[in-house]
Amino acid sequence: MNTQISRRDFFKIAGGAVLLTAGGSMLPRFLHKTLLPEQVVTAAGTDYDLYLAGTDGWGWLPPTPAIPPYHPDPYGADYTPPGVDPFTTYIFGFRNVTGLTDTQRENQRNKTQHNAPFFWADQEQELRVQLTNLGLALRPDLTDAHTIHWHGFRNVIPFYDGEPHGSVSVSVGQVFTYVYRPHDPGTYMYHCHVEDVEHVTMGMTSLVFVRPLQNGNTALYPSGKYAYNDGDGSTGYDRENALFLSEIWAEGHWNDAHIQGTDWSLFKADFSMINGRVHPYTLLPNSPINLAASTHALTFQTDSNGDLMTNSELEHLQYNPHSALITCNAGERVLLRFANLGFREEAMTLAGIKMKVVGRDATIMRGRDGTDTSYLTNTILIGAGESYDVIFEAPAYQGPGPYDTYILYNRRYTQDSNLGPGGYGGQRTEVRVYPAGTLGPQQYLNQHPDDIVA
Ligand SMILES: [Cu+2]
Repeated sequence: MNTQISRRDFFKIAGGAVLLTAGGSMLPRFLHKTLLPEQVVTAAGTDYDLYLAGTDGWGWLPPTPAIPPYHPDPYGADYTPPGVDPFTTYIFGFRNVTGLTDTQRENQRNKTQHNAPFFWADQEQELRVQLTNLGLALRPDLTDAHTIHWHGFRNVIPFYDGEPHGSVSVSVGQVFTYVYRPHDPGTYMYHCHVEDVEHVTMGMTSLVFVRPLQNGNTALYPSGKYAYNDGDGSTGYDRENALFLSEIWAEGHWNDAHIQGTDWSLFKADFSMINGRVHPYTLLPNSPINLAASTHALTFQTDSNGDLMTNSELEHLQYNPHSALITCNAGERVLLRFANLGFREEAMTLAGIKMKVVGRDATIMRGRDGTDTSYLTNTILIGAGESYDVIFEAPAYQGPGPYDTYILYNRRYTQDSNLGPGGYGGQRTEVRVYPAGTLGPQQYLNQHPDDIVA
């Protein structure tokens, strides 16, 4: 048999055939179009802007009220450092491994995070995202490939789409670089598209956005920061927060950890999260921030092993590193980038402050003839796979206290923090408005006043 496999042959065999190599060993039967062994890159290249690794791991959700036998998963304690409130939930996900050594990167097997890193691109600027697959440490029997699918990307090249029947997938140990040149500013989401019902809800998903060409123009809005190319400054903002909505069905996660099958059509979310946490943990700081490395993604500090650093007393949130708290000074404009990759429609409500919807699904709110179709509301109904860009103007500070608090919550009762004394299922956070001039300019996405930054 011819051992030289052209790309054309590769796509022919990838439909499901089995073939022999020169050594006589059998290649695995391809369920999807996966990269061939000769395309393995053992030492990672450096021709990328961002490097993500897909693997499994453990996250934390409030252990009470329990959902026996699924939550908390007792296996989590085996993977938790001594003295730390045990991890509760088996997850899949992506870690940002940009800048790690090969050894540090390999160490991140079974140390993923929920949700995956937030990343961004500038309009018309090429962004290269390299992906590797570290495998599933707890389930070596599952040799699942992973991909990155940028949901809603409009000028996609199918080769880089990540949908596994129309593009390649990244098998365990392999590396692939996705190339994007975005033309359409706004808020999107991304996720692994392999076994996607499972891989998405297990955690391989997050939010991605594109900054507009208009950025830097201080004539239309003083900050020079905009959600869209509005031409009039109407989408200008002073601070921005990414708010990613996702869900966890405890039984599905337990099944993956305990080698049980799952009928995903029975999906029933037990936890509704913002940025991978439930209230009141949404209010706590981010894990320590690596500001210098946060050029294309919000990047956390890592230790000598490449593992995520934690805040003191928050070690149980090591793999739920994202805060969802929103802070601002009175009078400032705040952009909230919402994306929902749960299964249900959410009703995110900001009590006491009107939100102006300036974009939906990465499209500015303008009619064909340019008519302004933005609108004010206190509730957005956001379906699965949808995104919303809203801007609010922080009201005057009223006091007393260091800041005024406005609740941002899901008004669907079962998705808010009402299901038990321990509080689970809490898609809820806060907007804190400080007196004008209290907070300095925002340095990075989702900045929390108590963050450790280096
Ligand atoms: Cu995957």
